[in-house]
Amino acid sequence: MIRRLLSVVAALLAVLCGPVAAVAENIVPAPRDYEKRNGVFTILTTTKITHYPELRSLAKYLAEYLPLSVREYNGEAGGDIVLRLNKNLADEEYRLTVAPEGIVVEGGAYGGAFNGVETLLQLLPAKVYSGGMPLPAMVGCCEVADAPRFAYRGFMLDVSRTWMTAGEVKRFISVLAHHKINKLHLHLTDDEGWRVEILSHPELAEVGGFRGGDSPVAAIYGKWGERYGGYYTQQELRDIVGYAAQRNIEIIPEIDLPGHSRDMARVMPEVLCDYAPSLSLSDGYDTRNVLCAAKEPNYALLKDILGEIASIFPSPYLHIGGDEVDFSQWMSCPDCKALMQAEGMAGGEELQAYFMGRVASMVEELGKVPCVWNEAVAGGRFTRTSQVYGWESIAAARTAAADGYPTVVMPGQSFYFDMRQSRREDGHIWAAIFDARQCYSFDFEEQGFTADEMRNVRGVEASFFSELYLSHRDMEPNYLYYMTYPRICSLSEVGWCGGSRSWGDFYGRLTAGHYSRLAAMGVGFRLFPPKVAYADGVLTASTDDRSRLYYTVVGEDEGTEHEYTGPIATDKPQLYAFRSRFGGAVSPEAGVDARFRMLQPKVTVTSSIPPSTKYPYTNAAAYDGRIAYSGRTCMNGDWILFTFEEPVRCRRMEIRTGYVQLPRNIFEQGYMEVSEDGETFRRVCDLENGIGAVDNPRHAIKAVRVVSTKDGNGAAFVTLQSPWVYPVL
Ligand code: TNX
Repeated sequence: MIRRLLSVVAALLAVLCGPVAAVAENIVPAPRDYEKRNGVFTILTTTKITHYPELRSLAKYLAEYLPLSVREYNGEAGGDIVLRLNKNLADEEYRLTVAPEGIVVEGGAYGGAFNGVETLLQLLPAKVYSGGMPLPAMVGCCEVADAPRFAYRGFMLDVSRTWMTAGEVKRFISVLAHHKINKLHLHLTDDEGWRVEILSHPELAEVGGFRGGDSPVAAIYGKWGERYGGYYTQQELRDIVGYAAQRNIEIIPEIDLPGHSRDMARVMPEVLCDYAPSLSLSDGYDTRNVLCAAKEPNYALLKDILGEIASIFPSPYLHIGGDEVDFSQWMSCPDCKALMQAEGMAGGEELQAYFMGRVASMVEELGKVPCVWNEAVAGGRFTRTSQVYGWESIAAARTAAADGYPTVVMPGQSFYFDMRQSRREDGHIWAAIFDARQCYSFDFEEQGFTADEMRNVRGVEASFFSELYLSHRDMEPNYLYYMTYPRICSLSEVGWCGGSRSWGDFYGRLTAGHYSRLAAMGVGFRLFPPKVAYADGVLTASTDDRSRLYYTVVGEDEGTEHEYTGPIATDKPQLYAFRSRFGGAVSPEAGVDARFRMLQPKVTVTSSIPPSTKYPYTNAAAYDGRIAYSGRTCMNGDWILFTFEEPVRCRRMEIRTGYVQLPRNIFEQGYMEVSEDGETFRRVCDLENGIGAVDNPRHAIKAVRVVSTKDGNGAAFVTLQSPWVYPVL
């Protein structure tokens, strides 16, 4: 009786407070069938979660969001929130019924029921994601019948280049799970860090998990000489596996072989080919990173390693890498050459196929399916059961599928979330500059995938390679989440939705409902930049995503942010930069074009260090994105001089050694000087992270010079960008 009364009150409140259906329509990824029904179900503090025995862990998971008691199903019909299995459904398929009497979630298997629970959470107010959901809470009645398009909806996290703690990985998993992503591919090893404890060879993680300082592994990416890193114990990994499994996420471990193994080779130099490398460009470091294919002990070592990996991770898949192998190391090796001759192999590709074939057999003997990056199958010799990850291009993914390999599609230009999201933001650019919209627009048919190829497509995966993350560690919002959301929301629909998709519909759901969920989860995601217009002396800015708008003005104290409340009358629109905020989310800056224009004054670059032959200093004078390399490491007293053809008036001049992809190749300590006549120089600042800058110089600048005050920094050479010259506005 009390329940019925409360339901009536709740229904009344629902009518008064606005339509419940509007919330339901904002489900991400969109369900196949959603039908609204009349009425609501009210979740009270006394409501119980009843579950099939197989779904105990799922019931506990739901109870983390809804503070309700949990009990096992005892055959009685009805009940409050019921979680059950239905063998007539496919594993990940589910039915969700919300009726005034109760809620039923039915899945084909655990994963299906989990997917239903995730949809149920999305029917609740966003607060449910921030913990401590206030009860009673209402859920609008509906019937949902839903199933994923692809069985493989993955994400790859590179924990090698930037170390992420077990806690950080779990948190990332928790947000992936809310998007019905069901695979986490963990990139555990690479040139810059070994992140998994191997009991039979403990030095791999204990030594190779750290770089810089006194480690034999060279410092790289942001931390210079400081000892940096970490690794997961097997116990921690088992704990992560369990945490992920509760969230219907399978962890696929990757040991990247035979290339990308410099870290391993620093710990165990004997794995390398038998020849003395040239150390001329590496400050004495042996930078070789390919395991010798001819050394038998290497295969024994890999057997030990892969055996342990297989025992930690229950996934039927084990990724053994196979990308970007530098064949020249094998070509210089007498043992590899002899092996190739004996086996009648024509080149590196065939030797790679031999190596990968042997490692793949080990994986198969462990009862697992080997996974490889697309280059690995270029030389043939693989069983068709190897799962191929097509990353280099759409063509590479299609070729793998056409050749009959089960294929995971992840071309960089749509799925590498370490790529920049717009021109002026940070990130890699090698595959593309793209945002959530471009990821969303990925369409198999448009990309030419044939029906035959589609039969071999297991699904999609996006990735975050973390070379650049370390240099952005202190950023707010967190760079990892800024780079990956809402792009992962797009990925979730590419992987989930079978029918036609429309960006307009998706963007509507994101902004009307899903952004609030991300905010409640504490995710500092990226908002799309606001629109800015200038006409008749009036500057206006707008957003269509319920965010708030702020602006800064050139000339005011740096960082002074005003809330935008309406059009701004000004004859200097170029002074204004706008950005929007929503919870912890933030957009990049936007403004009239002139606000972001840079000058490109004609300049000559000279230095006390000779230039490299491949990347001469003229690159840094060209303003076309190319950078220059010095021909050797820097010494105390070395200088680089930029002399402008005409003295330059500007509001800021920046000289940058290093660049985003080689952030270590800088003048680590030094200062910057400017000159009005090209002869007498005045010291203006110390370099910070290799960068010097002068603001509002009073006179035009004829020349600017950076000077190193340190002998080398462990990097073999210094990289140099074109000057960053900000015009007077
Ligand atoms: C290519 S993806 C790589 C990685 C880099 C990434 C940067 C792949 C198999 N290799 O080693 O981190 O590009 O986007």
